[in-house]
Parts: sequence; structure tokens; C-alpha cells
Amino acid sequence: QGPVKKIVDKVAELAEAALPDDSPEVPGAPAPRPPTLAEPVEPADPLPPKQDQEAPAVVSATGRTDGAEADARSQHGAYLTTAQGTRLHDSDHSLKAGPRGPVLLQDHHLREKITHFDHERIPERVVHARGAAAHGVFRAYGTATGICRAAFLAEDVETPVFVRFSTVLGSRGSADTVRDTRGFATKFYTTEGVFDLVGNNIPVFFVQDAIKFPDVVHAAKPHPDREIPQAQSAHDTFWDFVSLHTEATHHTLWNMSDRGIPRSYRTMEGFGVHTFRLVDAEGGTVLVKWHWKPKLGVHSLVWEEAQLIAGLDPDFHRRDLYDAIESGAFPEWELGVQVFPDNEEQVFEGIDLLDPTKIVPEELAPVQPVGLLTLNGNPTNFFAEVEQVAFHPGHLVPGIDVTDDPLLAGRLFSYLDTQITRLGGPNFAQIPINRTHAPVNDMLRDGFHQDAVHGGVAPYKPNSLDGGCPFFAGAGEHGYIEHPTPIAATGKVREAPVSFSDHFTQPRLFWSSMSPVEREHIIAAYTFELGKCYEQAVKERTLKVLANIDPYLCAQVAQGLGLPAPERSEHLADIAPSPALSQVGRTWPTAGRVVGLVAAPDADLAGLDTVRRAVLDADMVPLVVGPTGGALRVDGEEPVAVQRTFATARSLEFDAVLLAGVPAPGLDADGARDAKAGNPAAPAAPVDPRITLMLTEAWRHGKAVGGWGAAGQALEAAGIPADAPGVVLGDDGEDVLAGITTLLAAHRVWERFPAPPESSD
Ligand code: HDD
Repeated sequence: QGPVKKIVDKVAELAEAALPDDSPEVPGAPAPRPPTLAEPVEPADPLPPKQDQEAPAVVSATGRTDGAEADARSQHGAYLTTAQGTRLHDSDHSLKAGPRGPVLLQDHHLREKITHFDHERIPERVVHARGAAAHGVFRAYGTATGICRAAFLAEDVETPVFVRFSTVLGSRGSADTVRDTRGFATKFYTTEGVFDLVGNNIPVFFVQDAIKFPDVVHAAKPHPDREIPQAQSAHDTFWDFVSLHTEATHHTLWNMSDRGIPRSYRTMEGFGVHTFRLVDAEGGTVLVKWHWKPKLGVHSLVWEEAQLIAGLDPDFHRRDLYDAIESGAFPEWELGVQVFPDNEEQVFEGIDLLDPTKIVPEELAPVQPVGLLTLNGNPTNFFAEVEQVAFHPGHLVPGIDVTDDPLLAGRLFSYLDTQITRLGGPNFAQIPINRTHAPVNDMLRDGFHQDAVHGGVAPYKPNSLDGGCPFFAGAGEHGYIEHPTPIAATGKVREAPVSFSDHFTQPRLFWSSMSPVEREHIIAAYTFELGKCYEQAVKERTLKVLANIDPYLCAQVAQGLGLPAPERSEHLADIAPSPALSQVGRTWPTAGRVVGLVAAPDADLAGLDTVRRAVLDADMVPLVVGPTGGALRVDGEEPVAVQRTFATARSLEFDAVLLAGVPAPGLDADGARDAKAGNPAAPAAPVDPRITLMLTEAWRHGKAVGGWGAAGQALEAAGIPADAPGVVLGDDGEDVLAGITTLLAAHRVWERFPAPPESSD
């Protein structure tokens, strides 16, 4: 029995247990509510923290545990107390001079409670404010030991990790499925100190030099006067900036592609973006680019779906990650590296490795797997962990070094700096989620939120008073020694290398690597975003940029905007596509896919239960949709718990929709004319419009749909031809599921999307 099945069974069991014995069959009169749970009267200890999530103890140089216990601020004991540990006997009434009297200033508990509440919020991250995170483990394959001395990359070494995914532009309370880049930041708690890999789901960046980062962020954030629009780039200031600043073209094109609207955090690739330098045990070096490859494949939403979900379930990605982990379907990614020689030019196959707006196609440098990441623990407390985690690209371990990418250089400054405002001082490394699992023996002292009680009298070097401690470590003692890379400086300048001015070759590479349907999505995305702009000059300038990527793309977007398509100003070089960039035309594991099983009144419930179990056996997630909450009952069969009702379900959360023999108008579940209808020619009851909506939406979004029994009639009522691509009908539910599963491996029924009739490539 797989973990997903166990949890789903448990959910069904709980739903069943919550029903009173005399629960009516569905549909029918609402069941009487179960009695309200009384408040417990016996003191009970608070819930224990989840396994493996307690902060490591901070050990001083003398081996003594510093100060208070790591979890001293968490909850202990059975009784409610003040922050000082004094037990309270009332927390519902302020201390007053008589029941109607004025509240007394001496009420310390009132003041403590309100004052603390008044200060509960901290500044949200200036970018990447909205995110979700999980604990996990990274197990190294040992394949990187020849190029990197980092201890955590040695064979079978397991390293605890914490991974935070995020959108970039939106505020903390914004929606998950907006069109945006996603952050993919990983904290490895290695034995040699913390290593942070602070990447994105897009392998290139908007700007080549960190000094431009405030510009691109100011342009992309909401307008300063109205503070709209929230969490999106579809507005004038963004397009003004990126059309004037054409090095952003490549990243913008990725954002307008399906990569800008991932299906799930679990189905995103991740990229370190910059080129890093790895150092082996002998001091030899290579240059690398980091890649995360999701085991479930790379999948995206379609734009209408993303927009609808942003309203229906703004927490869609956060919920998906949490539910997957909670149910035991642990998301996995392989970490891999593309490896390049570390020579003076730092150029590979003509591609400047220091330019963060460029990729190296996988066909030229394959991604070589070095380990497996498994996320297996949800946070215990969102604020303590997800909000307070502080990443920094400069958190490096011996064997991993930076290059002179000018974007990376600015990041190395920015991330430390931002935490000081965000986390209220320089001691954020002592917050449990940020604590290294390696012994700490620094000479950093005092400051706001200092939790450590440091021993010794000589936090300076050299000293004799603390016996000269602590000591420096050489390479043999795992000391971090920067690689002595030669610097060929020609004088101080504010300039970029000439190669950085090629802004169009790689956007053309990306465009030419897309399948026809992906190109259509890109055209639609540009047309949508520019259609939301008001400034004519911004639209016209962006069309000129598009003309330099591809004339067809430009012409189509221009047509959508009702503007003439301009001529290109750049020479469009022929370029070999990189098939690895496309998400279409490949098949992926179907584990974790969500199948909506829809049961109308009188549906084939026994068949539905059989299919539900078959979905579980295939490691997919069945969600049973019924007319009302409760359970679906059929004489002599086990009741089937309803997980979504017609009122709460939309096809958006399913990857496929199956109808359990939904009777069509005037037909029973076997497709025979319903005897109860009396006159066979009598007008039939219409299919529930919410089923029709589910089907038409699933259809439009390229999802597999089908069913057994008379399901075809309901599809027909929704305008879906039985012989259309991605429709599976049959007599036997399990056969139908087999057909649906084959379709799910391709993620969507791509033929259903209109593809461009022609393209310049
Ligand atoms: Fe950044 C956060 C990724 C360029 C300045 N960045 C942040 C996060 C991610 C990235 C994933 C969220 C971390 C978390 O979950 O807490 N950033 C990137 C990537 C970049 C990049 C992949 C380019 C390759 N960033 C970048 C530049 C600068 C910053 C050029 C500044 C010069 N980024 C920040 C920041 C943030 C941040 C302001 C906001 C919150 C934080 O750091 O902790 O310092």
C-alpha cells in the first residue's frame, strides 16, 4: 500500500466517521450536524514538533551549549502563561474596575498580549515575497567528487535541506499562478557549513549587471502612484523597461512562454543561472551551471487556467506542495551540472559563460546528475521557517566558488544586506531555520536579537588570553580558501564585454526550439500583456524587439494589437534549436496526477469505486466529485467519500476528468432509455450545468476527458465529440482509465490547441 493511498484512505475514513449513522443517501435532505465538540477540560501537553525539524543546538567554542535551549521559545507545559512563564487564569477579559468599569493600566497581560501582536509583522522580502517551502534531504551520487571537493557531494552523503519556492513580483498575500519567474532556493545544511543555491525556474536573467536590478524591479512592481497591478508584468512600466533594455529580451521570452506559469512547484526545473567554479581535492577547477530536474517532468498551466486559479485558489501551488508532502508523495529533483573547462576566456562554444542572459544548450553540454533531492517534511510554523529563512548566494562551502559574473557580484552584496532590515539585525544566522549544522565559532558579537551567551574574553585575533583560540583551518581541515583565479584587469571602467551586447541570438534559439503549440502560447502571452498596456510607444517599441526574434511572432502579436508589424533591425542568424527546451513531445511519469471522478445522481458508484482504487494503485490522486458533501452510497457497497462537490469543484485542479456513467438526458447509467421517465420520448432532464462547465473547461485546457456507461451523452451535451483527440469512452471504467493514463503521460492533449499555420523557421 503506497503512502498516497494510505492518506487518501484515511481521508475517506475520516469523512465517513464524521457522518452520523442515519446520514441520508446522497442526494437528499441535509444530514443533521454532529454534536459540537466540547472544549477539553483536562490540561494536555502541546503537540510535539515534527520529527527532524528541531533546530540544532548552538555549541560554543568550549563545547558548551550557548544560552537558552534551541526551542526555549516554543511551547512547553500544559498551562497558558505570560512570556515570563507565569501561569494565567484568564485571557478573555481585561482587568477592569468592576465588570463595566474602565480598564486598568496595571493589566500587564493585556499590554504584553497587545504589544506583541502590534509587532507581529516584519517587512516582506523586497522581491520573492510570496513563497512556500519544505524540508528534505539531498543524497549525493558521488559522481561530482572528481570535480568538486565539497563534502556533501561525496557518494551517499545525506544532507538536510530546506527549499523555498516563490514568485518574484507579488506581495506576500498575492496569488500563486500569476505569470512570473519562480524562485527555487535551496539551503544545504552541510557538515562544512551552509551552502545556499539561490536559483530560479528560468535559466537566464533580465539584466547582466546587478546595478540594474533596482531598475528592473521598480519597473516590474506595481505603479508607484496606484500600486496596481499586483503580481504581474502586464503593465506599461515593465514593458517600457524591457523594450528599452533589450538584454532583458531572453528572460522576458521565457516568461511569456509556458515556463512563466508552472503547473506546480513539483514540476518546475531549477537553475543556478550564473556560472560557478568548482574546485577538486587537488585544487583543479572547472566551471559549471547548476540544474534541478524534476522527476515528475516539466509541466505548465495554460493561461486561462492560471488566471482562473488565481481567483479560485490563490494558494494553488502552496497547497499542492503541502498536500503532496503530507500524503507521502514526496517531490524529487535531480541536481545536475553542465561542466565547462575553466580557461582564461570563460567562453564555451562561443557562449560567454559570464553573461547571465545566456544558456548553454544541453545538446552542447549535457546535464550530468550529481544527486537527488527529496522534499519530505512540511514546515511546522510558516513564519518561523518560511518567512525567516535567509538565503545568500555567498553561503558557500569548500569546493564551490564564484565567477566574475557581474550579476552574481552584486547579489553577493545584496542578500546579506537585505536580511538586516528584514530580520531586524545582524544575528539572523541564529534563527533556528538559518542555523548551520556545523559547529559555529565566530567572533561576531552582540547586536539586536543576540541569542548566544558567548564565553571567553577575547573575541579577536590574534589573542593570547583565550589561548589563541579559535584557530584557522587549512584545506586539510576543511577551510574555505578562495581559488586564486588570475585577474587580467585593464583599468577601472564602467563597461561590459562586447559579447554582452548580443541580445537576440539566444531569444531566437529559444523561439526556434519551441513546438508549434508552445509558440502559439507565446504569441498569446505577448498579445495579452501588451494589450494591457496603454502607451502606444511602448507597444510599438516591443514589436520592434519581437521583429528581431522572429517575423512571424512579431506579425501575429502586431495583428492582435491592431498595429503594423515593423521590420527587423538585426540580422537574424540561423540557429540550431535545442529540443531540451521544449516541454512538448515527451512523456513523463504519471505519479501524482490528479484525476477528477465525477458522479452525478444515479451514477455507477460501484464502477466509480473500482476506478478510484485503480487510480490509487497507479500512484495517482483520485478526487471524487459528488452533487453534495458526505458519502455516495449504493446498496450493498461500501460508501465512497465525496472530496469535492459540484459547488466546490472546477476542472482546474484535475489533470483529467472522468465521468462515472453519468446518465445523459433520459438515459440510465447503461445508456438505456430510463424506464422511470415513463414516456421514452419525453423531454429529458438537462445535465447539471456544473458538470458541463467542468467538461468544457477541461476540454479547452487540453485535458483528457472521458467516462464509461452513458458518459458520452454528457460529453456531447457539453459539445465534445466522442471521437475528438483526448476523449476516452468505453464500457469498462478501468479500460477507460488506462487510456486516460496514457494521455496523462504527455501532460496535455496538445493537438487540441490551435497551432500557428506557419512560422519563419
Ligand atoms: Fe535575488 C531574493 C533568485 C538576482 C537581490 N532572489 C531572491 C530569492 C530567489 C532569488 C530565489 C528568494 C530567496 C528566498 O526564498 O528567500 N535573484 C535570484 C536569481 C537571480 C537574482 C536566480 C539572478 C540570477 N537578486 C538578484 C539580484 C539582486 C537580488 C541581481 C540584487 C542586486 N534577491 C535579492 C534580494 C532578495 C532576493 C533583495 C529579496 C529577499 C532576500 O533576498 O532574501 O536580496
